[in-house]
Amino acid sequence: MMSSSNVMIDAGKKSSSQRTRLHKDMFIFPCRLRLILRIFVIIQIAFAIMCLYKTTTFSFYENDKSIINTSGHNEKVRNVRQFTPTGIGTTGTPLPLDRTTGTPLPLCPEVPPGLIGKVKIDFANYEMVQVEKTYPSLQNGGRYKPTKCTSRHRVAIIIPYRNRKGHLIQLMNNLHKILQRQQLDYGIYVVEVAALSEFNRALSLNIGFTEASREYDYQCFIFHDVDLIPENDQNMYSCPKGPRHMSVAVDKLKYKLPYSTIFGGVVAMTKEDFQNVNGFSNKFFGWGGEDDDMFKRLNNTHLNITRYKSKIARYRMLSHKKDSSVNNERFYLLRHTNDTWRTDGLNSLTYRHFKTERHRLFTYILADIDPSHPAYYTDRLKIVQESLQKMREDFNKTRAMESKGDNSTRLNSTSSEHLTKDKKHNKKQRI
Ligand code: UD2
Ligand code: MN
Repeated sequence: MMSSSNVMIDAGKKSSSQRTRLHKDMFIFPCRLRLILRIFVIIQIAFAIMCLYKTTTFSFYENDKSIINTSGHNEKVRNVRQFTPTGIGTTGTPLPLDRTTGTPLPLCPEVPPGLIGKVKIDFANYEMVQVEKTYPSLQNGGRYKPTKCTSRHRVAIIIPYRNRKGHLIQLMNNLHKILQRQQLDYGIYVVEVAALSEFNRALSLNIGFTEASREYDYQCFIFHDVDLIPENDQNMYSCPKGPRHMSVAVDKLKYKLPYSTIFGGVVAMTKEDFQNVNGFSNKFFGWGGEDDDMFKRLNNTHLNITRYKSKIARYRMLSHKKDSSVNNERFYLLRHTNDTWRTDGLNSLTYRHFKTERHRLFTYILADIDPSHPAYYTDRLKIVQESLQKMREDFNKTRAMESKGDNSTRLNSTSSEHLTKDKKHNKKQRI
């Protein structure tokens, strides 16, 4: 039995413990809130530091040398499989309006009236700012469209780039004039993949295609080496029909096609054709092979290439050393294009987009990749196994031929008739 005073004491105890709990509850909540607030502020500071770090790591003008170490960034990996084109200019977009009258601009003439044919190339070495001043009509990011008519062609020029600033300035100085005379609605994209991996021209072009398509509904893509300057403005930077090899006659190649299936230098492809062949291969690191791989893709999809006459499709190549090391895997990769092109290309492209800088003369895109990702990885062991297998086959073939030869001589030596026949045959062959 409990006495009444005990009950009262218990009640008092209870209420005081209840009170402390209440007290605690009242304080825990604001404490948690404060903690949450603190975490939030820390996250914000961390984010600000990251942004600051990101903007200071690389800028086109700050450093012409490509980045050595870009790891540690937390940029979202872009996977082209999730890519859906957005932007203006899609079918049904109204024609641009005349600024003064507000009426839609008529289509530009089919043959641009201002073309002059052979152009005088300016090879002088300028600073980028000097060239920028000569193009006041450009919108930021190297974008342009005619002001008096609606262009017939929406064109993205994609330039694979690493450490060739001098070439880029010269190309910009000469190319914009031509593109504007051709009355194109165009944008120039300079694409660099950070120097964590060997230079990969085709990969840069795939990234350029993807990023440019995100921005605007380009119909036509010109994949353009940075060191090729067009000599004739009738060499239209547009995609009327099928893939076109544009750099037919290059001074360094004695103005002759080195081989008929060449598809490097400057090429034009419609968006649909490029998507149909799954873009370029992503696996060609170093110099060579990626252009031939594209030719095989076109063959596989029954797309025939066209070429303008060499009088028009002419280029000067700016002098350079061979910067990237020759890709020794290219023959192996090319042997397998027919099996791999469906899975190696735009649909396997995965990269980190670091930044897009809008300069007056071009849009600069910096990205990087993980070279050990399956999209980029080539199984070296397979290459070795395949070449060993080939050597073995060659060896067996020559041995078989030798032994056949031995047998035939042994047989022949038994028959004088055969011997005379053989001698006659040999004589014929020599003649
Ligand atoms: C030929 C092809 C080129 C490509 C290459 C093999 C022609 C006229 N050109 O060019 O299209 O197929 O063989 O890969 O057929 N680049 C850089 N930095 C580098 C290395 C390359 O920016 O360190 C870019 C640049 O845009 C350059 C292009 O890649 O113009 C091709 O490389 P190249 O000029 O060294 O090779 P080249 O002239 O043998
Ligand atoms: Mn070159």
